[in-house]
Amino acid sequence: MVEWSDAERSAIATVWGKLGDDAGPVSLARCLIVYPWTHRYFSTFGNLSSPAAIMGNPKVAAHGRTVMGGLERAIKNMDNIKATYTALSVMHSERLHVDPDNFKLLSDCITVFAAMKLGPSVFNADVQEAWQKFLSVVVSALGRQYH
Ligand code: HNI
Repeated sequence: MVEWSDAERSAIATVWGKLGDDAGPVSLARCLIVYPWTHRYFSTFGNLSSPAAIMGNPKVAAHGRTVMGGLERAIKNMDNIKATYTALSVMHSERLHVDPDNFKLLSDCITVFAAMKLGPSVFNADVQEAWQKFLSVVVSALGRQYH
């Protein structure tokens, strides 16, 4: 089981509380722009032909919010993220066939968003340590059901 210090729990809650509603849409759009091979999983999402199209795509925005809803389940189950994500991992593996390397790429885009939105005084190295640890546990849990 992953151990979280009180300081880590507090830092993660602080970041989560400050991300805001655009975190998912902006982070997923960033992932699709920076890592274009990820488009392959979103063939039903319509126009992804340019950064402007991606940032203006309502399906991308909606799915970005869905992803953050998934993260919220981890935030609410910090002591059992692996079990919380079992079904989600199975889905990404067996139905969606998402290459698990992409989980780290999207999580990095969320971290970049957080750093830019919160700024250096809030998103300092101590906070980043906790946040990156949290996302690494999420990424690991999402990859658990891959064989
Ligand atoms: Ni992901 C569906 C959460 C990374 C491609 N994804 C979901 C759903 C959640 C979710 C929640 C909805 C499940 C349901 O319908 O019950 N995805 C997450 C989280 C991460 C993540 C928390 C990592 C932080 N997903 C990724 C990545 C890709 C990805 C990196 C591809 C690059 N996810 C998908 C696709 C779907 C999806 C595709 C289905 C979308 C749809 O509506 O068809």
